Amino acid sequence: MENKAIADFFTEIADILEIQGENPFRIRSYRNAARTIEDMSQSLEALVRAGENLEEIPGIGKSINEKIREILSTGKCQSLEELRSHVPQGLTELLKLEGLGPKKVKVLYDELNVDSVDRLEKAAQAGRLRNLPGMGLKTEEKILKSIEHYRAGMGRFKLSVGFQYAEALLRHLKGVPGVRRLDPAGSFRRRRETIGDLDILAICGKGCKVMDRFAGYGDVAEVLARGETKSSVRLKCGLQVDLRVLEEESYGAALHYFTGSKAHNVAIRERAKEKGLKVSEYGVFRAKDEKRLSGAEEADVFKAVGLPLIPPELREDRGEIQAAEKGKLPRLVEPSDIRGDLQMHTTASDGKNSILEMARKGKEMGYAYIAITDHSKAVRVAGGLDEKQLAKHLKEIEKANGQISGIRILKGVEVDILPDGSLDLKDDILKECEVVLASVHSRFNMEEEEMTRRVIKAIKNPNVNILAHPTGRLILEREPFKINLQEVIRAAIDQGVAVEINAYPDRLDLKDADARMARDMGARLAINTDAHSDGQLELMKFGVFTARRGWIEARDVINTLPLEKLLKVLR
Ligand code: DGT
Ligand code: CA
Ligand code: CA
Ligand code: ZN
Repeated sequence: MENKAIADFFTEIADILEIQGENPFRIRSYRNAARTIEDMSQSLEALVRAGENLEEIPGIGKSINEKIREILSTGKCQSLEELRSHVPQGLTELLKLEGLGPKKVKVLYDELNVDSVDRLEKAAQAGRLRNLPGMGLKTEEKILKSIEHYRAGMGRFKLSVGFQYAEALLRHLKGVPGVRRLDPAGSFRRRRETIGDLDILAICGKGCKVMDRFAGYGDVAEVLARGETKSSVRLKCGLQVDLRVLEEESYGAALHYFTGSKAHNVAIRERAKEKGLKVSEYGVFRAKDEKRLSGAEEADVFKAVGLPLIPPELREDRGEIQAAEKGKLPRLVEPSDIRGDLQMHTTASDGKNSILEMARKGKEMGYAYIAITDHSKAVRVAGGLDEKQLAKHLKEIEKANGQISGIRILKGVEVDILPDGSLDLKDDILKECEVVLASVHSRFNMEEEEMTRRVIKAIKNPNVNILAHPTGRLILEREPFKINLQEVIRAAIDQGVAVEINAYPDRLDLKDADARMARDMGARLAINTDAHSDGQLELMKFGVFTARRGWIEARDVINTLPLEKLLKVLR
């Protein structure tokens, strides 16, 4: 079982306890456990199998340890079942709505008997929420918007979550004798920020038991369809997976077809038609007599229509076919182009590891540099630093620099942009930093004009190098705040400020389309993880995926530069 799936048990326990108004201390211990487990880089299941003592992990005590073992061996948690039986099922679903915490959910249930999203919608439409304690007309409007947003994202999974499940499942299937090829396709292969389901293609030898092994996989909750060439299952987390077994001669055509997107496929098929060809999931055929021409390799499809292979991330029918035709496909940035990471947090604010631990991991990633960028004081929940504390912290960074060879640790800070657009720290101390990121962490509900002015004012401070997570969105959780991105990006270009693609999988901010706009406008970008633990430095790939979907090349990204050149850009 994946860490994420285990963590979900504890999150749900905490949610229910909170709805019941239980002891906050107990609630927090479950939330901490969930967060710890989600952030861990090793698999809990593997640790248990190796006989490790989980109680040595901070945040995991005796009772959590016992529950983890129970979950791993039975797939269930008795205490959670017990808790669930005391609250209506719809209540925990309500918690998934943006802006709705356990306290409000409890009020809604106690006062109006609201126990499902549908009922909440009806109550809000009828104007019955505005008179409840702690709510008003605004709450009502907000809740209706959240419901709309929630329904649009319903059943979709963040790409990073898809990755966890896909990697484990692919490992399982690769081990089946007779499996010769295995590829994920669909939105997963195109690296969309969320996936609706997971599509897997395979080539197998005669008598291969891959369908049995697929249906029998430990994480399967339900087998939806079972056939010789196609099966579908639903995993315990709710994610649907389709597995298709294909013939060698048509594998490339199928890989192209099932990678999509649908719009891209339609455009390719049209092009084929003009050339007297027929392209389908079964291969490339001559239109007049259906004679098979090719289809074993994906490149065959592109070759048939006179194009070079288009990277999956670009296949959205947003100009990639025209660009390919003119030989103008971008040379997309690769993970190996990244030479450093310019946003991360340490124990000085809300990170889990020390400067040295982050640097060691950075070195392991093959980086030439990292920037330590803890929060500033306005972000109180994250233990942000004031001027004095930052000055001391910068000294610590300098000291750390001598201790690990081959990686430069840059002095940095993520300074908060206050509501009036001024920065949370004095210029004197910002001047001491080699990397200053500026970002918004409060008052997300401003009108567009005010927010735009706020951010542009911050960018104009000459000490700022990077505008971090520029829209504040959290995928499937929080909408971006209202801001005129075009104006902001123009200001960033004028000021020599880079715009971030935050690689943290919940953020991916800028998102693909906005990153592409920024690049087209001539902006420089920075791809940073915003890591809060050393393991999270590995999240870089998700930022690179988003950049690739935004048509971005290595030369558009400042942290692909060697150290000396980067320092020049920062100065
Ligand atoms: P998702 O699962 O919603 O995140 O998005 P996809 O793109 O993975 O879509 P999915 O799983 O429904 O289908 C996988 C691919 O199969 C899709 O990207 C393109 C191809 N495909 C599916 N249905 C059609 C269709 O009706 N026409 C064409 N041309 N292609 C299709
Ligand atoms: Ca799919
Ligand atoms: Ca599918
Ligand atoms: Zn931040």
